[in-house]
Amino acid sequence: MLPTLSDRREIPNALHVGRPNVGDREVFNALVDEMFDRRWFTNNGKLVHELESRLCEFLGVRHCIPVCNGTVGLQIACHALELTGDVIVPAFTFVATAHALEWERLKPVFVDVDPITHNIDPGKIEALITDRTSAILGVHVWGRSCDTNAIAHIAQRHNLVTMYDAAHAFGCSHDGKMIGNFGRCEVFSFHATKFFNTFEGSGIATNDDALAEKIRLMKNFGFSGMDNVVHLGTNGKMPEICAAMGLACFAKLDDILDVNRRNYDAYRTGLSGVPGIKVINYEAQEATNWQYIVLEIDAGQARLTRDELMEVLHAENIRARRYFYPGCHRMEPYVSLYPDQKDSLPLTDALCQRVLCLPTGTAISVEDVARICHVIRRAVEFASRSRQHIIKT
Ligand code: T4K
Repeated sequence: MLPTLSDRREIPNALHVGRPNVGDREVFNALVDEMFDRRWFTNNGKLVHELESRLCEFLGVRHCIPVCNGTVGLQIACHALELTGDVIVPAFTFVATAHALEWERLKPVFVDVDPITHNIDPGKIEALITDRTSAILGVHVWGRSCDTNAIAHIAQRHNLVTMYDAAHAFGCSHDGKMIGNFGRCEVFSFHATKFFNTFEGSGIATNDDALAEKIRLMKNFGFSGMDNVVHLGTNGKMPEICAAMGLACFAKLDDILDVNRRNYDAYRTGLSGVPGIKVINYEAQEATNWQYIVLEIDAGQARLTRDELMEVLHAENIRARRYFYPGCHRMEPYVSLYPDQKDSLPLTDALCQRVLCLPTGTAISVEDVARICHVIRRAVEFASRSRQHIIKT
């Protein structure tokens, strides 16, 4: 039986979006053996320290505090920054961004996106600012940076905090500076599906020593020393085995990057000239991780919709994903809590209808890419022929 559209089981032999990069297995196994010998599995261990140093060096940032996952990382960051009331955030993001706010009892005020960059449109922010607004939370979607300068100016004018969800943006730069250095802090995801992964995990990057200190307390129940709890805290710690995976991924980072770049180029070539199918660009002068192969489908030109194309790909066992359909503003609890926001984002709605993510990463070969491109080309040709036929008859 063919998998259904909503099916998210592990499907044998499928080409998946988000197949993990494994890193250097020998490095990983050696680190895990040492970890077993040391019998130190979590709570600020040696490997977490080592990972933090590597992260800071790689990003050129003072702190990049490892935590258990990006969602909890966002929650801790919001809490540490003492945000209150409303936070302006795009709805074109993984639902974790909005959930982290709502979990912290902050109201996500959704702002529309720029249809070219897919990121928060700074021109739309000021109209949403009220005396309840405390912050702007930008998301560097697909690793392409938000317009951090414009956002910083707006924040300064209105005395707001800026922070970024950098879940997609590890290894990416903006204006020649690594992402991790913008806003008060930036939160990466090191989930298994990401360019750089620690199975589950995250790093909260900041150049603010006081904020870093607070985040360190908060991720460890507020402990300062053995019996001394000085702050509200949670359990946001990264275990040692996850840090070992991060170190193993560092050992292979250049190889992973090369494969992603190779696959991206193969998609660009394989899909060139297919009517209505565009692969999004990355800026040549910036560092990028090439982790996302994102198609924009112009249904008028392609003569088939994004969803029709996805059906075709799924029938071929190619598990393309329509991230971030239908947008947070149309998901629960937001649609019930804030019904007035549901119809306020026309550009987000349009984007959610035309974007499709394709498989890449080290599990995907150039032959796989060629097959995927062939399926897409044939689907568009077939749609064009059959629809011309329907019009003629
Ligand atoms: N902000 C943004 C902008 C984000 O994109 C994310 C996470 C977050 C915040 C939160 O960060 P974390 O708390 O996750 O650190 C997946 C990931 O689970 C999620 O981390 C990611 N964004 C999101 C974009 O994608 P789902 O619900 O689509 O996951 P799922 O289970 O459908 O898997 C995705 C694909 O990966 C499938 O095709 C299967 C494949 N896969 C997955 C895993 C875990 C594998 O082949 N092997 C695996 O081990 O969310």
